[in-house]
Amino acid sequence: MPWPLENNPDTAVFGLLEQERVRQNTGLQLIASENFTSPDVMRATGSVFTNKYSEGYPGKRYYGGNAIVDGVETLAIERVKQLFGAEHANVQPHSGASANMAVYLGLLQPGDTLLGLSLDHGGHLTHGSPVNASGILYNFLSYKVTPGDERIDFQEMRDLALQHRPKMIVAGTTSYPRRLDPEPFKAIADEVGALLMFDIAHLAGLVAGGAHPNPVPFADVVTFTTHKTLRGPRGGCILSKAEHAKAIDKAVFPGSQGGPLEHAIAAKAVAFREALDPSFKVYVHQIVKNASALAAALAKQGFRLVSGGTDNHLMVVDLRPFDADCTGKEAQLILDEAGITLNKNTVPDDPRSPFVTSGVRIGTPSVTTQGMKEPEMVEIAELIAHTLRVRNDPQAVADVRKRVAALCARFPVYPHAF
Ligand code: DSN
Repeated sequence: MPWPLENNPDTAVFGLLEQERVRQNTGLQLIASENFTSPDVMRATGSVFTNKYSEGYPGKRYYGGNAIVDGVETLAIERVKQLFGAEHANVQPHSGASANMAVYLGLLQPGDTLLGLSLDHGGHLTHGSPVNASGILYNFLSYKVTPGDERIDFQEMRDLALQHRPKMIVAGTTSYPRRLDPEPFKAIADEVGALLMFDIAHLAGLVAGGAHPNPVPFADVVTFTTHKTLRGPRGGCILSKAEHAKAIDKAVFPGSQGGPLEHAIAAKAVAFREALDPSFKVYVHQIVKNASALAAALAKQGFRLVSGGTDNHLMVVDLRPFDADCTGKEAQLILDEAGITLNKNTVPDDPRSPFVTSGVRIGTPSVTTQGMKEPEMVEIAELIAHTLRVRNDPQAVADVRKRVAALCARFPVYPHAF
C-alpha cells in the first residue's frame, strides 16, 4: 500500500530527530527527571498499539477488537503490582499530572483541604500551586523544609494538619535530595484521619530497585511517572489500596481521560519487566552512588549542596558560595553551551525569582544508564565548575564542549541513527 509521501520522506522532522539523537549522545544529560529508555521500550512506543481505541478497562471495553490490547494492559498491571507490592494499579494516566488530578477527582470534593510540599521547597505544581488546577480546585496548604537542615519540617506539617484537618496529605517531591520515609507522613495522616497520597514520580525507579523506602504499604494511593528513574516511556501510573480501586479507575476513565495510550501502556509493560530484572537493582543503587560522588565533588569545588548532600538521584546546588553573581539561569544557559544539560532551580527561600534562581538541580539517572561511575562524576563536577569559572570566555567554553563530547563518546547510548 502506498503511504502518502512514502517516496518523499519528511526530512524536516527526521532531520531534527537525528539532531536530537546526536545531542543526547554527545552531551551530558543531567536533568534529574530524565533518562534514556531501552530500544525495547521505544519499539513498543512506536508500535501498532498506537492505532487502537480502547476506552474502558481489560474485559470491559467500549469498542471491539480489544482482546490483544487487554492482554498487554493486563501484563502492565500485573507487572507493576508485583514490582511495588500493590493491591491495585491503573496504568492509563497519560502523565504524572493526569495521575495526580485523577486521584483528587476520585477521592476528594472540590474545595477540600490538602497539605502538600511548597513548590519552591521541592514540591510539584500539582501539589497545590495556585497556577495549577490542583490549587484552583482544592484548598491546598503548603508545608516546607526547615531553615536549618533543609529537611521536611514534620513539626510544621503536624501543626498545619491539627489546625486544618486536611482530607488528604500529599507526600512527594521534585527537587528534594533526601529520603522520604513514609512513617512520619503516615503517623500525621492517621492522627488527623487524612488520606495519604505519595507522589513518587522522581523516586519510582529507586523504590522499585530497593534503593529508597517503598511507601506502598503505608499510603492509600501512590502515583508516579514511568519515564524518570523508572526508565520507561513517558506516562503515569496510580497504585492504590483495593478499597480505592473503583474510585480511582472511574476518575481516570471516564472521569478525566478518554482513550488510553495503549502503545505507551505496552511500553510501560516492557519497562516494568526490565525493572523486575535483578540488573535494575544494580542500576538504581549506582544512580545513588553516583549522585553521592557528584555531590561530594561539587562541594570540593566550592558549591553548597542544599541539605548538605543527597540520599537519592538528585542534588540541588546553591551557586552563591561558588560565585554570588552567577544565577541559576545563567549557569543553565552557559552549561548548555558546553554540552552539560541541567535546569535552574530555586534553593529554599531563594531571594531570586523562579525564572532566575540561585541554584541548579542535577540528577544522575541518565549518565548512570550510560554506564558512568564515580570517577566520571568527579570529572563532571570539575567540568561544571570550570565552565562556570570561564563563562565569559567563549573559546574556553567551546573547549569544554569538546571535553564533554570526548567523555560521552566513551559511554555511547544511542550510537546509531534510528
Ligand atoms: N518536570 C518534572 C521534573 O523535572 O521534575 C516534574 O514534573
